[in-house]
Amino acid sequence: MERSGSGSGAATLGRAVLAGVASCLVLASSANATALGVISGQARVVDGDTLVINGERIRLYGVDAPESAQQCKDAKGAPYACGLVSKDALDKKIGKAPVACEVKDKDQYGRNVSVCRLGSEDLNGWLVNNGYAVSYRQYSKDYIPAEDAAHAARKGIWAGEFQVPSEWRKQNKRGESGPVQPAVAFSPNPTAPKKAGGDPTPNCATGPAIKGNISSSGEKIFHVAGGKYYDSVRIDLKDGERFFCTESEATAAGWRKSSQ
Ligand SMILES: *[C@@H]1O[C@H](CO)[C@@H](O)[C@H](O)[C@H]1NC(C)=O
Ligand SMILES: CC(=O)N[C@H]1CO[C@H](CO)[C@@H](O)[C@@H]1O
Repeated sequence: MERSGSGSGAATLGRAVLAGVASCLVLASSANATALGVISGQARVVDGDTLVINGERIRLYGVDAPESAQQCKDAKGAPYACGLVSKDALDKKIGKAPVACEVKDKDQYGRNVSVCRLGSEDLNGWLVNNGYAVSYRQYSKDYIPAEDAAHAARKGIWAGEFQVPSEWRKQNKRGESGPVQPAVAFSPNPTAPKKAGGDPTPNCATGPAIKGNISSSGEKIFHVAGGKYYDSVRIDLKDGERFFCTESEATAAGWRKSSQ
């Protein structure tokens, strides 16, 4: 369902379809939507809407950037890797400067959802203003005016054709960072009793969750059920370790499969 920069009917439809899935997540997480603190420091850019600061994975609030594997079409109709363009733009924008992220919420993958600033500049707004991300309307209205301005000025992805990232993820059967049906992926209750193996394990429709461990030397290795270390590996979400539902998600996120 591709669309040109000038038509937004498809976008609206895509959003409406996903809103049903999203609404229960929003409800589930609104209980802890109060100020959760600020994470600041040097940032590593994972993609156009995800940063890591001090090992903490941060999802930018209210915005949605094309996925790393996503292709868009430029003004001449030529395909390009719009997800990587967004990532690189954010990377260049931030450089080595410290970023301060005000945590607004927690998402279903355990990431801190934040408004991140470079000095006094709102980076989330900067991304949308320049057409590197769209406003994630089902979660926030904050960046709709910025999106309208970018659209009118044909900035970034608005210069050509693109699929709304949430719609792209749905069609390509992948979550931005997890399963397609995130509603059951994580216990939304952060105070839920922990299992012996670490944080609450998601229920994947595909079978037992894959454990994405980060070794003491920083190597990202995932373990599947039945593997030698599967039962003993502990996943600490706060250290950037995480669960996956499929091997391809784990690989796409930069993890490699344990050889044992
Ligand atoms: C998992 O990561 C921890 C460090 O967080 C490390 O000590 C442990 O050896 C890793 N486990 C495996 C099986 O790689
Ligand atoms: C500042 C803040 O709220 N940080 C939280 C980010 O997420 C981790 C776990 O996923 C929490 O432990 C932090 O408190």
